[in-house]
Amino acid sequence: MTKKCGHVAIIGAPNAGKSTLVNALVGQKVAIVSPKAQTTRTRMLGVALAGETQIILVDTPGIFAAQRRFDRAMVAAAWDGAGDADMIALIVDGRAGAGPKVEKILEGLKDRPERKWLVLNKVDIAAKEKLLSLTTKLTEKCDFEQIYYISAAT
Ligand SMILES: Nc1nc2c(ncn2[C@@H]2O[C@H](COP(=O)(O)OP(=O)(O)OP(=O)(O)O)[C@@H](O)[C@H]2O)c(=O)[nH]1
Ligand SMILES: [Mg+2]
Repeated sequence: MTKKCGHVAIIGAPNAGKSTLVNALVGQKVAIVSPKAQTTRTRMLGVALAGETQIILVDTPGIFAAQRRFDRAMVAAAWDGAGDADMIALIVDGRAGAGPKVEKILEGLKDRPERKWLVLNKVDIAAKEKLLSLTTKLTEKCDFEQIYYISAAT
């Protein structure tokens, strides 16, 4: 059997649930999860296994616009995580929707060469009608190969 390995960058606004998803896929708590925004401050790696395939998950800080110098380092770490990925998964909080932070990420994401997936998270607490209009809004701005609706927490 051929063994395969790929890098997946998990990006998204603060609090979208990126670390929760990485922990769920890895099956272990590798990244800190908290209700506070900007919990993840640097790039973190986790490895998930699907049969013979190794999926290296890159959890990134949820910050893409910076005022302060320390924040700028986090923005760099966030896009850096996407840098050598085979694909990028954009995680969006399905209840909070797409504010200026998500818009800013879409701007940077749309022209990137990597394969892109859209993952709408927190479907356990999001309103179903809102998820559909949110999907339309997001897919108008960026071309996604796949769209998923998930609850990383459950
Ligand atoms: N209800 C619900 N809550 C979730 C879900 N996924 C994550 N959360 C909660 O959302 C909050 C933020 O989750 P994190 O995984 O820390 O989010 P993050 O995107 O890594 O945030 P930063 O590291 O700050 O960018 C936590 O309180 C999680 O428990 C979900 O599917 N459903
Ligand atoms: Mg995090």
